[in-house]
Amino acid sequence: MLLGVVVKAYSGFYYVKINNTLWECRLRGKFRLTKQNVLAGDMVKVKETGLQTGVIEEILPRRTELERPPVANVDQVLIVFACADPEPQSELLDRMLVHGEAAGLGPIICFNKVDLADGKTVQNLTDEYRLAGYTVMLTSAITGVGIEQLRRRLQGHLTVFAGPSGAGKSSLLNSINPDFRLKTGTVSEKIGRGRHTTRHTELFELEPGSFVVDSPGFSSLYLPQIEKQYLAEMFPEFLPYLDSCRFTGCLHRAEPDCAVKQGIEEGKVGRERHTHYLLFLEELIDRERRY
Ligand SMILES: Nc1nc2c(ncn2[C@@H]2O[C@H](COP(=O)(O)OP(=O)(O)OP(=O)(O)O)[C@@H](O)[C@H]2O)c(=O)[nH]1
Ligand SMILES: [Mg+2]
Ligand SMILES: [Zn+2]
Repeated sequence: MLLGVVVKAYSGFYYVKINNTLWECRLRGKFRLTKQNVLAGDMVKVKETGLQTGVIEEILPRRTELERPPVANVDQVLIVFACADPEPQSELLDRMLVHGEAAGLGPIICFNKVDLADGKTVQNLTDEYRLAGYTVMLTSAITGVGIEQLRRRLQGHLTVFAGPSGAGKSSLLNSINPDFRLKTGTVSEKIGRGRHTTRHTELFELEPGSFVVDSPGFSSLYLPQIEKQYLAEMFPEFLPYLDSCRFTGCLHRAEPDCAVKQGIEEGKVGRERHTHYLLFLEELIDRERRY
């Protein structure tokens, strides 16, 4: 039996990378009975049936499983936002960060299109998220700024590029490797047609052992299913304070002697991040009430 990684699924066929060649595989019938889905990123055992064709006999246990885009074994998410065109929306970014944290994926932030923004805007964005403890990358797919650093970040990982439509995810991947030839579109086209340039889920190999996945952009996002008392843990900059609030079960709203709010006063916790925390908290409470 051969071991490989599924790079894409397409109308009943699974394309599996085995020792640097692409095999066209079908699925053993038993998987249809168990309703077990084979995802891009899955490590599989393949039985050879012909010239670079085979049957998937077994799926190895997954380390992680992402729902959107549907990919197995992702170990890194690169959240791409444009510095301008479209304007970055920090609420959406914070939402995506909560998703990344909840999935345990160590999100990295990439502010793209630095060529379109003034230094002050870029500095403010960077400061806010570095203060929160995140790795922030600055790139331009047009001028090539930051592309080499980004490439290094991707080495040895399976990374998903996520973020709003028009942020430049596909463009960045093309500047990392022009052979990917991913489709890109202008921001006005995207808004006009109301749909995305990127649709299929496929793993691209950067170099042996390094894979990247492009994904379609989105403009809104529900919060993941988390209980309200755990939301604060999805904000890494809150963590040092969580044990010091006066009340156990403090939700860091208006409670007296709340250490997180002390952190805001000390300039260690960003005000806007906390405002979004409060907004998300209300959403979770509202959801609990309704279901
Ligand atoms: N000025 C500038 N434009 C960029 C940059 N990166 C991408 N663009 C442009 O932004 C537009 C959108 O880029 P895409 O790569 O299609 O964006 P995307 O994030 O893949 O969008 P979806 O696939 O719809 O989610 C295109 O017109 C790109 O040429 C950049 O760094 N600077
Ligand atoms: Mg795209
Ligand atoms: Zn508190």
